[in-house]
Amino acid sequence: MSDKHRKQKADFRKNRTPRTRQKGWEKHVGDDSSGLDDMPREERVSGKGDLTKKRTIVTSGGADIGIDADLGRRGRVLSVHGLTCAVEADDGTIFQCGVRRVLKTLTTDERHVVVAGDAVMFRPAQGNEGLIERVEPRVGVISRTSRGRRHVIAANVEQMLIVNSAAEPYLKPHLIDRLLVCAEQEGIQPVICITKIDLAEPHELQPLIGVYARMGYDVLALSVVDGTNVEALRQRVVGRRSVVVGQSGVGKSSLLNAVEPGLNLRVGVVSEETQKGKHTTTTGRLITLAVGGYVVDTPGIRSMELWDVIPEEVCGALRDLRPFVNLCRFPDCTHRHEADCAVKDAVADGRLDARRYESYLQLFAGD
Ligand SMILES: Nc1nc2c(ncn2[C@@H]2O[C@H](COP(=O)(O)OP(=O)(O)O)[C@@H](O)[C@H]2O)c(=O)[nH]1
Ligand SMILES: [Mg+2]
Ligand SMILES: [Zn+2]
Repeated sequence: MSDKHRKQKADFRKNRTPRTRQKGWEKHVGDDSSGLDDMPREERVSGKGDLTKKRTIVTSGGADIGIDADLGRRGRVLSVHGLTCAVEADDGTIFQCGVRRVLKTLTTDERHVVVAGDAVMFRPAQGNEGLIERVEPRVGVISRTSRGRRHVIAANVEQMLIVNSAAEPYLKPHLIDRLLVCAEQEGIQPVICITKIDLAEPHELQPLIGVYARMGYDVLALSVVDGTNVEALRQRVVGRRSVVVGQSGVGKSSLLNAVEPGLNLRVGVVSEETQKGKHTTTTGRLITLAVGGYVVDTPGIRSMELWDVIPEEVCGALRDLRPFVNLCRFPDCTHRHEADCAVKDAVADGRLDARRYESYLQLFAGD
């Protein structure tokens, strides 16, 4: 498939959905708003069929919407609030943009058509308002499942800062493992950040840090109270496109404030995002760094329900477990109850961390 074609997941049309006949459609034929050029060129049912209950639509360059000569200006989406998005233009000017209707109808299964990090073309209107005409194809997307639908949190990121606190709230290694799978599957470089180490005994963290370091992961133990490793984190975000993920309260905003003085992100408060309301937003917020690059701050993720993870593929995303899977007696071994399982043998004699194996079982079960 050429990279001009973009795969999208969409719900099957329900059998009994009434079709509403559009009135006066003839008037729009030939007019740009008809959206005829935007129709999918090709449809096929994805091989995963029953597993995902989604069909894959291959559109002819999903982003080629409205093939006008003048698509306006180039920009980057900073945040999305209800129906409007803050878009930063090339020159740093910020526009409040709506989204062209045909873009919304194309991605019916996504709660947010446009998310923080999206590269867009928009047409400026009066004042600092505008209309997003086109969304460029995304590279490096993090998403989760929210009530059975794909929920994109951030787009176009190359690095994921996985933040987990040593205390308050207590360390949750399974959440780190889950986010690592997400990063591995998207090809995003993970950096494991253990925050609030001023509240913990360093030797208690060593075994856990060792497990990840042996797998080749970059692990930083940080504290904004005494400044431990803040400079090391700054070096990792300079000039790069990052996203910061982790539960609410682990210190994500505090870390970003420490990395970029003057940022003044609100700290220690329940963000508006997590409160119930009409215009709640659960997508990220992009922060352009003075040192170059950007970081997408995300609201607290309580349980990272991974999108489109097939249990059989989880092994491939677990760096420590992966080397053993081909040594099992049965080629279709699930490493749970089978005899002569090399994975279980590795756990038994300590070559594979038992807690990581537990994470595997949880991920396999899909919880
Ligand atoms: N002791 C200690 N507290 C921290 C540290 N980082 C953040 N906190 C506190 O943890 C709470 C939550 O921080 P915040 O940055 O808002 O977390 P977020 O929800 O992940 O953005 C605040 O009360 C911070 O003051 C740290 O390194 N050490
Ligand atoms: Mg925060
Ligand atoms: Zn096995």
